[in-house]
Amino acid sequence: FQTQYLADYRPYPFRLNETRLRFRLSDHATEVESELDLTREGDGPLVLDGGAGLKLLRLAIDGRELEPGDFTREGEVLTIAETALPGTSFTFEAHVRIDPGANTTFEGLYLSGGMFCTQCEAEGFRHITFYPDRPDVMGPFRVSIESTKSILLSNGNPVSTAPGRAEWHDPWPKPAYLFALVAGDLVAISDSFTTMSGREVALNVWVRPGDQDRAGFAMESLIKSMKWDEEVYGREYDLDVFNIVAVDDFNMGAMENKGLNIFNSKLVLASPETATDDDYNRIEGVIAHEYFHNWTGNRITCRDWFQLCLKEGLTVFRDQQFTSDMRSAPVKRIEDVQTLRARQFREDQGPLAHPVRPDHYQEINNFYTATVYEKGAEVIGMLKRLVGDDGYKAALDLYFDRHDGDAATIEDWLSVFEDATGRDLAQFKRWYTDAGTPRLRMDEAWDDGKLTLSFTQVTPPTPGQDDKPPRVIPIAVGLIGPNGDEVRPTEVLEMTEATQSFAFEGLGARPTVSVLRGFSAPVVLDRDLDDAGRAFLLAHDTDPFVRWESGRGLALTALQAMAQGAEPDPAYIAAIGELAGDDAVDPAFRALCLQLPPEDEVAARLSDAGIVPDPDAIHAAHLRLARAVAETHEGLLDRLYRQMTVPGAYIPDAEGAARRALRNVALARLSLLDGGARAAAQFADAGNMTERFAALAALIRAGKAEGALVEFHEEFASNRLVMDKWYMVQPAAADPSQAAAITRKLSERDDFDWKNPNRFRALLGGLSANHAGFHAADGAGYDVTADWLIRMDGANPQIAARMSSAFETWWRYDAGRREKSLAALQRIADTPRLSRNTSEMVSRMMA
Ligand code: B3K
Ligand code: ZN
Repeated sequence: FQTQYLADYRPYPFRLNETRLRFRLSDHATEVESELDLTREGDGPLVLDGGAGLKLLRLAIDGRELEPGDFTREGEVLTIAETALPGTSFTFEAHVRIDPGANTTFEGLYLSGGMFCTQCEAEGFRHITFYPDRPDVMGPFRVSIESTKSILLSNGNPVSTAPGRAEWHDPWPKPAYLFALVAGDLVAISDSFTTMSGREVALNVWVRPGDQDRAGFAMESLIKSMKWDEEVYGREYDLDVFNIVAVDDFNMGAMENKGLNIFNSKLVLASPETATDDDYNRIEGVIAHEYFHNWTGNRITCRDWFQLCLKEGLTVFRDQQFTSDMRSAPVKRIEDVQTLRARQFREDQGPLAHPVRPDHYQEINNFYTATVYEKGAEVIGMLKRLVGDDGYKAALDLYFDRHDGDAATIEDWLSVFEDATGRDLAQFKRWYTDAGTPRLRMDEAWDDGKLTLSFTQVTPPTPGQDDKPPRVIPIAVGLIGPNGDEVRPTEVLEMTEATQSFAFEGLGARPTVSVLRGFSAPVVLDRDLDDAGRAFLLAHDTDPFVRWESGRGLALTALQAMAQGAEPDPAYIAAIGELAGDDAVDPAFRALCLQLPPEDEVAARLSDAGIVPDPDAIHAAHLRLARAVAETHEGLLDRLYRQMTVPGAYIPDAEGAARRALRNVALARLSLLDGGARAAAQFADAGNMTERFAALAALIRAGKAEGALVEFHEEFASNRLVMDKWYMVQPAAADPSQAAAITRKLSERDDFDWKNPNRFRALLGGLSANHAGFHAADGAGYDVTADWLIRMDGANPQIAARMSSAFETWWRYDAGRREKSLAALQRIADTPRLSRNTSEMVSRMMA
């Protein structure tokens, strides 16, 4: 397979003035006729992308049918000879036939539950017709659809609709990856939005008949997003209609096609009986994310796929801001840091590490990663911290002004910040070009009223990048006096050297340093702070992130020591009890503090400290620490469990969710003592899925779930999304020694519809979320995962490749586990006709 390099970028030698598409839909023989109005701007032949699945019926230039000598077709490339191209401007026509009914990759045009839909990002359009399938070739589209389905949708504004036929016009220039088409017997819930300049936009959320009553929350989220983007970024919507469609078979969360967002149904459909608070939260965030792409992604897109973070990092940053404004900002920040550490740090510290802006790839779909998305957002957060809120606003205004209609680069993005603020960002750019998570060490010296903080930064080598020059690191610091008062408010220190000191003078008594406030940079911080210091910050810091982080630090240290034989740490148990019992503190924050760090994170820390992690010992330590907390604070937990109920009908708001979260952590702890009695009662009485599902997980952990699992299955057998939860929680919450066997057994069931990406992800992702279960010493977790990845690769390479990252930490473990996971990877690598997607992932992991 070929490697693509950023350095090889060349502009396309033709301008695309308009694209006209005509679809005659049929399950196995859809005909696509295209007309592309092109103008020559550079030299060479006309090179178009087109997948092997395109049955070529006709090619023409300005109406003249091309003959065999006029073109060549090799692999996925169609080349029209220069000699066949008249003058500067001409119309290229192609007529092809495709088979959406046989498309199991869910890329291009495919069928899901009888409905036609498309997914074109990144390079799916080439499976629909011949086209310059690259993001820097943009133009307006006219689309006509003929089908027997009742609802026929595409991008832009409707031009005409008649039974069996519809025409759409999208006036905004867009690249092919933002194209979409949907044809199905769908129903909508509809509303409207009046934009800041007074234009009325029709809003529809399209679902299958019967699902309408679960689409209301998605609509509310859309309206909130539209309003927020006007208020905070001054961005207005630009078409007469905005359509969202829910689809059951979808490779990822959702897709921001212009005016026609297509969503995985699990990110649209929610009712109190079927969705948890987390589901509602995600729906609101992803609806916002896709909507925000209209400006950051669609109006301004990426020049090439290496610039993916230009739209994704920024749009994640924007959806994070949105959620902070809609819900609790501290809670959102802590959740985002948890995700970043669990997914991005893990990636950055292993063989799949790559820069936020990669400079080469084989398969671009393998680079829709936590690094591009989540670290991409962190980098923007740092920029904002460095230039301040006003600087950020000025830079963003300039960005929209200067680049509207462009396919832009990270250089363009940094230039608007430089031009708007006068700052030199040459060194800052390393956050985009250099992979790896910096280790930041802080040492303190105290001398008669003067506190000196000395920092050292080191970034370990990553694949292909041995040398890591120092980066700009914004370090937010505050000082807390001995009586718990803040003696210095937050100040952002700007570290630019490998080693650098900052002094604070005129202090009365030696303060405790609150550092990396708000997680001001995505680094691993290392400092000498004892249990007492951590407990002090957990009790007194004004910065909620550092407060939480201090509790986290106590838990991590305790777990690391326990995994090597120590007893539970009484300092942690006492401090956490104090916080949990403080009714002045937000229940959501208390719930976050009561959760233990995931076992995978404990393994990462141990490995970082040069200790080979033992998954079974970590699991045992986790259980023992949770039990010790439960035993010490049984009374308090029981009080919380009884008090944190939410009266009245279920509302998916932050306040209710906070109380339910705290109550469910209390339940999880208490279930370690009561043998699952409370969980059984909660399962029986639960008024919503949040309570129901937490009870089910607690019952599984208590070994008392047999009846509940049967009951749950009977009740929800007809609801795919709820059944995904059933498939996920069993391996995830299983005793590690059983997890692989349970996964295999579930995978043999008739309703394990493995080609459905949600179902596959639920089961296999459930197993890999069980750290000690996936890494079972006998290799059973690796084997069942490899078996299924091999099978999935033949049908849907994107899903197989993505899920293969379960193996990315193989290098951390003991020789026996390493050998078994490498054998599993080798078995995948040896599979005949392995896809480019999975082949690239496996070879990077084994390198
Ligand atoms: N842009 C899409 C992701 C496309 C993934 C292609 N493999 C969704 C999003 O980030 O909003
Ligand atoms: Zn996105």
